[in-house]
Amino acid sequence: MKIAVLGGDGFVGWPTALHLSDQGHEVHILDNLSRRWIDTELGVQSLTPMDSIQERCRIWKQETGEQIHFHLLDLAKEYERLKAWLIDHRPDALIHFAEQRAAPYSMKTDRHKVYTVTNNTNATHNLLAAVVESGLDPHIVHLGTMGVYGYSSVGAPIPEGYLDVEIDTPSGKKAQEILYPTKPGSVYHMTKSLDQILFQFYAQNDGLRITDLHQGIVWGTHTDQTRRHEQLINRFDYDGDYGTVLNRFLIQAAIDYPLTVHGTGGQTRAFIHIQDSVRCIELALKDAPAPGERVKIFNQMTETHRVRDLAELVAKLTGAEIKYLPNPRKEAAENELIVKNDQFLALGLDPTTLAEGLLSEVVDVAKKYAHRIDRSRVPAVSAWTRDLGQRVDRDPEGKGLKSVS
Ligand code: USQ
Repeated sequence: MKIAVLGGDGFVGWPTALHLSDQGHEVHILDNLSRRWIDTELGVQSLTPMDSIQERCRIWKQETGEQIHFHLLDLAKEYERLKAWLIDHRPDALIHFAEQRAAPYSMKTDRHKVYTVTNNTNATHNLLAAVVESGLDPHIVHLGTMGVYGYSSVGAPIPEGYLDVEIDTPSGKKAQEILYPTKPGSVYHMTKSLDQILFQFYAQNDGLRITDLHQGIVWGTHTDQTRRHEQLINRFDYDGDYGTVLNRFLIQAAIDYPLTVHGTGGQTRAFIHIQDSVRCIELALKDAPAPGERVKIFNQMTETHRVRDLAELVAKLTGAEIKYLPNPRKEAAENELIVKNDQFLALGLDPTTLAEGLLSEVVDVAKKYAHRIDRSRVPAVSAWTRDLGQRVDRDPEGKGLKSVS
């Protein structure tokens, strides 16, 4: 297949592009390199040294003989170029990662909220409108998030996107299937909830074939392909905005920094290893909906864990100290989470669960590049409200912090 990976320079986009190229697909990366610009804005860098996208593609060609094509394009701002690109290249599938993906970044200031909504919503809508206008019929696979469901403890397993409900009508109860009600916990998660409505409309109105992957928190760093050459290495975020919880705990352990648990650590979340993430995308690509079918929604996760249990696991493995900090986020202090992921299991996903070996691998990567870490960028300082921001005034090592919100 000819596959366009939109946002193919990012944390999941890059290993996905390599994985698909390795399987013999013709891969085109479309990216505006915004993630690299945000690093510059925040004054942080990936823990792992990351080459330019052109250099990464050159090394892949040298190692495998396969060409990954790179196109510098801003989906959210360059609608006409996007449309022309689609008509010119006629891809069979489009994988859409091209959105700002960090909840803390999206809550930093009003400017970051505006940027996240403008960028993410326009990117998705431009893509859908351009596909319709092009007259093509590519399978669109979108990286969504488990966070659209919220993390409520209703007790029932979270279904894969849709909920069967009964509605009282004058002639009795009527069964209906609805999108699971969204309850986003950040501006970022809210944009993914908006995306769902855009997809529903374009599938129903124009018969677009769309799959939405509701992904959990990705952990790990290497995949089979990124391991092949040091210059193919994936990016690895450790900072308070882009670092995600388990990877953060692992690098914190590697540099002898206290593990930063927000609140009681009673938050339960869904997780998936990066290797499974790229595998799920491959499986989803092979299982496209038919034109006119509803949007296909998969829960892309393999296990759930409570944040404090993860901290205890990492502490046991490494001897790290755990610090319970005031939570900068507005979220339930404790929640249960049961999630259905039957569809990927039925398609043959063999889940990679938290194994000590894989956890240690991340610690080893972090130790190797520890000299690139700026400890002052480790604390999470982006608070969800002004009031919460007042409480985030010390880092885990006792130094004063300036809150951003
Ligand atoms: N947390 C800590 N300590 C930390 C960092 C986070 O206790 O140092 C807590 C947070 O308060 C939160 C939980 O860990 O309760 C998860 O935070 P996270 O930063 O790992 O994940 P999140 O902000 O939800 O976002 C990440 C990705 C996002 C993806 C989402 C999947 O950045 O792109 O959509 O995970 S999910 O969480 O399932 O919605």
